[in-house]
Amino acid sequence: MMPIRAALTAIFALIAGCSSSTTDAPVSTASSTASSTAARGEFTVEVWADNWFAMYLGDTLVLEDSVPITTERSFNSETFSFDGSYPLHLNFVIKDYKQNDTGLEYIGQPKQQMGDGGFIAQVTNTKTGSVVAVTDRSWRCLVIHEAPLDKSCEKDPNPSETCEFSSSEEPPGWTSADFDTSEWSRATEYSEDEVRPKDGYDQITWDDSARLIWTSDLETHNTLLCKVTIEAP
Ligand SMILES: [Ca+2]
Ligand SMILES: [Ca+2]
Repeated sequence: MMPIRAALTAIFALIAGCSSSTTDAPVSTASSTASSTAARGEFTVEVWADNWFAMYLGDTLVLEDSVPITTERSFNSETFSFDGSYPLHLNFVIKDYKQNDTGLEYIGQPKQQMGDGGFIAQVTNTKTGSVVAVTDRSWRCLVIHEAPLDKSCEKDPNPSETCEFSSSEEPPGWTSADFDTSEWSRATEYSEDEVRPKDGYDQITWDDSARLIWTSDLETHNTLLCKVTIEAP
């Protein structure tokens, strides 16, 4: 079996050799410590998500949350690294857990409720330790799953009959660098009191400028797409 570093070098060489094409091969793993080549900076990403995320560099999947979205209580942080060139186009799919399209969790149990979300991330230059990006209201996000549409169904005994939802596909080409996000909303910043971040959050030393974000409703917005472009410092 090819050593990890050799495999990564081969993948980067492949990407560098056909920069106009895309690949589904993850360019990193949560434990990757592959060194960068002189032409590429190496970046470290730290994320805490309630409940799940996937990060793409352009079209290329870098990392999916190690805990599946099908896990009801999935609170964990992830630290991983990747190589890339400025400007970095980072694209996130972010999901709050929902049992089904009602948007509820613990259905049929005493604590049947709307789950709520929350997300924070920071990107640092691995060599210098300087922060190159943090989550804040400058990020652009689109809600592609919303439920319930009327919060009053939260405690209904048959929520599938009363909790309506709206969902849409990911817009074609949304991970492209030139995709127009002017119609997407600015992320909303939330306090720790509002999100009540759980397991894993305290394992990371967050930069003072990093903010917990979501879109405008922590409870009913269940799946988000978020984009950020990181320019050279
Ligand atoms: Ca929710
Ligand atoms: Ca949640």
